[in-house]
Amino acid sequence: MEKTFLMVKPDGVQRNLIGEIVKRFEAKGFKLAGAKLMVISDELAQNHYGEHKERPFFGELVDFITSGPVFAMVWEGQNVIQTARDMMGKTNPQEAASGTIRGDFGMTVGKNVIHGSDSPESAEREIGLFFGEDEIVSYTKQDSAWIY
Ligand code: 3AN
Repeated sequence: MEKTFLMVKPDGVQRNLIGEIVKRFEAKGFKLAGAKLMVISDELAQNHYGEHKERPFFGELVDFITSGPVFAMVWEGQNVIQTARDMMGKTNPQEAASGTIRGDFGMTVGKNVIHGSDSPESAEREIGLFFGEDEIVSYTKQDSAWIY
C-alpha cells in the first residue's frame, strides 16, 4: 500500500492543530503507520529542504522548521500521496480552498501548518530521512473492509 510523509509544522503544533489534522486523515480512511513529536536538527532541515537550497527563502524555511517541535507522521492508503496533498490545499494558504487544511487554518505561505510529500520519490526519501525502519508499524485495521 502507498505511504506518504506528512508533518505538522511548528506553527501547527503551537496552535494545537495536531489532533485536528490527525483526525482528518483518520476520518478519510487512511492508516497511521508511524508518528513522533520531534525537534528537527539543522542538518535534517537542510537535507529535507535540499531541493529549495537556491531559493531566496531557504534560510527562513530552515529557521522556521527548526524553531519548535514538529509532529512527523507516515500515513498509508490508496493514492495517499496525492489525496493528502489535495486535503492539505495549495502551498499558499491564501489560494487554498476552504475545507483544506491550509485553507481552513493557514494565513501565509511561510507558516502553512503542514508539509506533505509531493511524489512517490519524495515520499520514500522523506520517510527514510525521518523514520527508522523499526519506527514504521505494519498492522491490519478491522475497518479496512468498509473503506476499500
Ligand atoms: P509544498 O510544501 O506545498 O510542497 P513547496 O515545496 O513549493 O511547497 O515549498 C516548500 C515550503 O517552502 C512550503 N511548505 C512553504 O512553507 C515554503 N515556501 C514556499 N514558497 C515560499 C515563499 N515564497 N516564501 C516563504 N516560504 C515559502
